[in-house]
Amino acid sequence: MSRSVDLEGDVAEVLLSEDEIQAKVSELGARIGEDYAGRELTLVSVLKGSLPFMADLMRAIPVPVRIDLMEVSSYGGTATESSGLVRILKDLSSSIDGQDVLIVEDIIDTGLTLNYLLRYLRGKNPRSLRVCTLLDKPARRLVEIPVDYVGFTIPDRFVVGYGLDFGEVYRNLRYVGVLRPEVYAAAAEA
Ligand code: PRP
Ligand code: 7HP
Repeated sequence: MSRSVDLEGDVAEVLLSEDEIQAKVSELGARIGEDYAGRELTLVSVLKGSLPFMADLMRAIPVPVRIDLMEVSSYGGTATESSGLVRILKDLSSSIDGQDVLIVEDIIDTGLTLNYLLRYLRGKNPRSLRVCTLLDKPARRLVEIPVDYVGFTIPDRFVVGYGLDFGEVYRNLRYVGVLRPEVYAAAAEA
C-alpha cells in the first residue's frame, strides 16, 4: 500500500533554512551582478528543480537578464540515483548565439546532467557559458565539470525542498531538508 505524503512531517532534519537560502541567493545575485556589470545575461533554468532558485536568483541580479527554460530528464535510473542518460524534454525557446549564458541548477550530484547540457549548449555558440548551482554534492561526482557559482556544498545525503523532489513531491518546501528513512523504505517497498 502506498504511503501518504506528510509534507513537513516526512522531513527528519532541516539542512538549510529559508533564511540561509535567501541570504545566499542575495549574495550570489550580487556576485553575478559584479561579474557581468555592463553586460546582459541569459539565464537558462534547468527544470523542474531549479524553478524556485531561478525565480529568486533572477530578481537578485542587478543587470538586465533574459530567461529561457530547458527541461531534461535522466532515464534508466532510480528515484534517488541518476543513470547519466539524458533526454531533452524542453529545448531553448530562442537562440543563444553570441550571448553570455548562465545555466541555473538546483543541484549538481554526479555531474552527468550538466556535463551533457554544457556540451549541448556550447554547440549553440554562446559568447560565454557558465554554471550557477544552489547545491553541490561533490562526493557523488562521476565527471569533473567547471562550476562557477556554488551556493552550498552539501554532504552525500538525499535532500528535498526548494525545488528538489523525491517522487515529484516536497518541491514546495521553503527550506532544504533530509527525509526520514521510513519514507525511502516505503517507496522501495511500493
Ligand atoms: C536533478 C537536478 C539536476 C540533476 C543533477 O534533476 O535538478 O538537473 O538531477 O543530478 P546529476 O548531477 O547526478 O546529473 P532531476 O533529473 O531529478 O529532475 P528535476 O529537476 O525535474 O527534479
Ligand atoms: C538529484 C536530486 N534530487 C533531489 N535530491 C537530491 O539530493 C538529488 N541529487 N540529485
